[in-house]
Amino acid sequence: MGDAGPMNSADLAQVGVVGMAVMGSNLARNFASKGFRVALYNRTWARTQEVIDQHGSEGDFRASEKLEDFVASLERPRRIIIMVKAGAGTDAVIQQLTPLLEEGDIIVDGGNADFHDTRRREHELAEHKLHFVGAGISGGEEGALNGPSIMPGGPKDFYPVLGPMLEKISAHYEGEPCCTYIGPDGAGHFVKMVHNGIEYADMQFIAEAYDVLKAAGLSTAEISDAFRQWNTGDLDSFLIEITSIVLDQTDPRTGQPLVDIIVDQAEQKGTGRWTVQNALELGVPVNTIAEAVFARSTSGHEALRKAGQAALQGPDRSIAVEDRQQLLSDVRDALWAAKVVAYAQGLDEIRTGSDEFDWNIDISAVVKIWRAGCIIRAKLLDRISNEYAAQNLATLLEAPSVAADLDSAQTGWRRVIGLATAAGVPVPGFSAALAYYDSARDPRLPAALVQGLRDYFGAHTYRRVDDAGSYHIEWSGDRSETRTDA
Ligand code: NBP
Repeated sequence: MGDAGPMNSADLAQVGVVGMAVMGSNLARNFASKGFRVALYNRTWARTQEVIDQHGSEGDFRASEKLEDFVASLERPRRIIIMVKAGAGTDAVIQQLTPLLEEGDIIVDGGNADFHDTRRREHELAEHKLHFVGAGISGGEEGALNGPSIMPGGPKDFYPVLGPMLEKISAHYEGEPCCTYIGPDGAGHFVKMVHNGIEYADMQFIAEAYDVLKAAGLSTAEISDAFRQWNTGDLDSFLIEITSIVLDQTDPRTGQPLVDIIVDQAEQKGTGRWTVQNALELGVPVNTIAEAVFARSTSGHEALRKAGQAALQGPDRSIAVEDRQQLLSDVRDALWAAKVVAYAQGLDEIRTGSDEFDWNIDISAVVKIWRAGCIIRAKLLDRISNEYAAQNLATLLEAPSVAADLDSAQTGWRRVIGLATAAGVPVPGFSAALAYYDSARDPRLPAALVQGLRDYFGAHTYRRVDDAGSYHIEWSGDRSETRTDA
């Protein structure tokens, strides 16, 4: 297309949003509320029309029915944010946009993309001299409207052109924007993926805490009160806050707690699974996140549950409580400790991914932009960010203040797992977190025996504690040892 007119003209929009479903329209309204002129486009015009009808008076919107008109309505370099269904939808929009754009224009994918797709798209668009930015956006519909946490990744030179606008619409924590440049190509979407993985684990721990207290005979209202109380302390976080709200909700039809009416099968859209798949590829143990994904799969495995309920025996889920205050304190400790372990695992995955793909991600900065706007926002993140800024940590667990608090929490944490296990209440998240904690601090793991077995059946060799090199035993011969790397 030709010259779109004078750059930075007040006639032209400063940013454009493609996709007028809930996320895109809310993001567009957020831009408008901060004083930006916003171009709008959606594949189906009726949806754009609806947004304009309902919210047109909120700001300076320029809606286009045709993509060509949308592109022409933007100042250059064009800043276009795609908020459509991730995958084929994003590719379709990019394909239609590419021939209409000019060198230096910026396309942002704000959807929940697989970071491998982001790497591919950035590579392809670089050939057209277009900047492609994969931006993780967290906070759901409310965040998109009032301030999400934004994790943009891509070629660094886009950031001065777009970053300040994204920072303006992002959530703020004590005056600091929850948006920062994450790193090249897929870095932003990778970090958003891991954010979602941690979110899965966090919700699983909350569900387990609820289940243990329920098994101990607390009413839903009492459990809600416990979460409300915890939200005033070190566990202060969005998810803990909304747990008490959800538990307080009564079913409009029956008057019972809504949670008792909801079908006990948790669904998933895929980012938790991706977090685990990529952790497996990278060799990073994220067992709490994996257990959270599997717990959802187990809940939805109807055949397994039906057969299990018919065939399997065990304790009846009742936890006898001698000291209710002690139990509440123990469950709080288990929740806190497990949550820290999930953060440690997610951040380990980010560090490893960053090394693998040469992203040079600043973990302290990532944690900082999670302090507000996003679903895992929590008071604890301020402390974690400071710990990473102060020292080069191999794991969050070794940070002095964290290690000390995990030590204080572990007695209660262990007690909760013991009580739950004895009563037949499954706590896969709490148990996985504790197994990770104990494995990390164990001076001698049974992996030695695993190596011995591997050498026996596959001549996979082993290393010795007292000498360099690789060794093999002639298991089917004279049982002598040979050095294999000499
Ligand atoms: P959806 O994920 O429900 O997608 C609907 C939008 O995609 C509509 O605008 C639709 O246009 C458009 N679209 C589709 Br479907 N296929 C298309 C195609 N081939 N070409 C052009 N447009 C197409 O919207 P959403 O819930 O607003 O989410 C948008 C993105 O944000 C997704 O990637 C999502 O994963 C991510 N996200 C969502 C949330 C959340 O809380 N919902 C949170 C964080 C991130 P149409 O009107 O013409 O059908």
